[in-house]
Amino acid sequence: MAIFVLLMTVVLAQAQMQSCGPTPNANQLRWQDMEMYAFIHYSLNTYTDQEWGFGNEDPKLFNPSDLDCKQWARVCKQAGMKGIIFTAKHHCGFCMWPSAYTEYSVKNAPWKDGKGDVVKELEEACREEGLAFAVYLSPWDRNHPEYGRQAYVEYFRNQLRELLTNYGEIFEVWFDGANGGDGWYGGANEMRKIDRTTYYQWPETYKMIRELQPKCLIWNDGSDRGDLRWVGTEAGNVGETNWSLLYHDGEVPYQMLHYGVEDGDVWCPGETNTSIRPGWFYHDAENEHVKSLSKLMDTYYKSVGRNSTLLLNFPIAPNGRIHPNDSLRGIAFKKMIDDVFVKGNIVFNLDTIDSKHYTLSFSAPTAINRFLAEENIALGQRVKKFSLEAFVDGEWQPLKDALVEEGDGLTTIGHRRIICFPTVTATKLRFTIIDSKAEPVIKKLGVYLAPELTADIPDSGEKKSSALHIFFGSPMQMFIDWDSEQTFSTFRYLPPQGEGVITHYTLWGSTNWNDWEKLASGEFSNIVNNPIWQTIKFNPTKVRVLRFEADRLASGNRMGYGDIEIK
Ligand code: FUL
Repeated sequence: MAIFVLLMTVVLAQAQMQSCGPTPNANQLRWQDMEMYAFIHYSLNTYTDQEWGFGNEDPKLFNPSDLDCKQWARVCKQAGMKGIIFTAKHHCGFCMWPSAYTEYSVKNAPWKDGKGDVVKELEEACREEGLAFAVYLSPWDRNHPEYGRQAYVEYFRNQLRELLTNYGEIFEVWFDGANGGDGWYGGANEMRKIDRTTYYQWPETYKMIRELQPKCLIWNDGSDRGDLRWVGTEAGNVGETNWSLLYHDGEVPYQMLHYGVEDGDVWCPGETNTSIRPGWFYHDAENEHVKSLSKLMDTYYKSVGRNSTLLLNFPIAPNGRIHPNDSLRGIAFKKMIDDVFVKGNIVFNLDTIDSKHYTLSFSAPTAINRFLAEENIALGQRVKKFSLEAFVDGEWQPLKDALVEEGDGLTTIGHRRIICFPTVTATKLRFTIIDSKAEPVIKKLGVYLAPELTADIPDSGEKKSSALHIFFGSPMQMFIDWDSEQTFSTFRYLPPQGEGVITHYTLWGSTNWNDWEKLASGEFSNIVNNPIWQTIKFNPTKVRVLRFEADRLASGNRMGYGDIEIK
């Protein structure tokens, strides 16, 4: 039986102290307190079953029967989200608001006879629910004829100005760095390379943002340092060691994105972004793959519980609403967080020797498996290393972070650190700060008993390729054959880890090895940042052999695969 007792917050140190190193500004502090907010991905992709549109998709496809931004806001609120960041324009260039600068927008869609504005409707719905509102404006635009030239940079800024002037207070702008090069570009249909460090002329754009929206945070995974950083993965986790610091200049490789930089000279905290489903946009095929509650809790521990925020994506289904599988899971997620961390707070007595030594004692042996600590980050991030021990059956037992594979994981704290450990029945818990940049300023400590994490629902059952006869015709060509004719309509590809990830493919089928029918060709969008199962659908076709060709690889010179499934 869990012991649920009263909340006890311990404020141990006060703000009279000197700050240490870089500190967050008021916007960054406010942002950190939001803890969880939602992403919403919705665009023409929703109607073409794609993750990245090419830029030539027909605006006529945008005609939702039941678009209801109030439902999105309600669901997000109930899922514990404090705000919504909306894909006002994704890479395909289609604008979800009637921009004055392009025809490629909702104004040429049948929805509301071209009089609709999704950005406005969502902004109003957010205000009604008391949620903050923000926009994702893709710098890469596969529709615009001038993309790659100066005129496009002006266009991009004009669009941003519209969004920052007509939709009230915007808490964050999200500038995605993704750029696959090719696109429709007004019919040119070609590759366009840009220099991501100079092309967009960010300093100029940042100036405009600061003037128009002084409270807005800039997220930029492109080049110039924004106010927030990406954590280097879309899988929903940041490093257990997570400094909210970066260097002011220079490239930011994965290690820095994921762990921050201990001796960084600017405050640039990590925002952990992930989707509640495998993809960012809605796909029917993913309805049974909404993340389990256990996976969402794991994500919470590895984001909010690691000095980060959680930006959790809810895709919109073609009817214009969040699918019930996603909303129910989101709401259950929030309930579990509340049950554990609000209602389930365990009362303890605190004995503090100094700012580094704390003993938490319980009135009786108590089952516990979560420990929480917070630093007062307004004074800078300080703690580098700590230890945690439980007093069980008259002995001190060292604890470690069970979600970490190497080491004990007891390193940084920051805004909030949650340590998950196997359940112990203890009478005391000892928390000792072993190393810190300056005198630690601990703001809060907590102890809880949470449901154990279970294994995640597998995305696609057993390993499929083991049952297939696969061989390579060349480094860029794979054959799969059967003893007799089979009818298939789906080919699924799980990319390998490392080199050889296919970004563009062609799939052929044959019944005799001589005459080949092209079944499909295309792009695996966003496969590098989000290396999930990719699904190719084609008309049901009888084949004896399939030929899968890599037209382009993300890196390396030999196609690879993690798994393959054919149905
Ligand atoms: C990525 C984009 O390419 C995806 O489509 C998605 O928008 C995600 C949040 O960021 O890099």
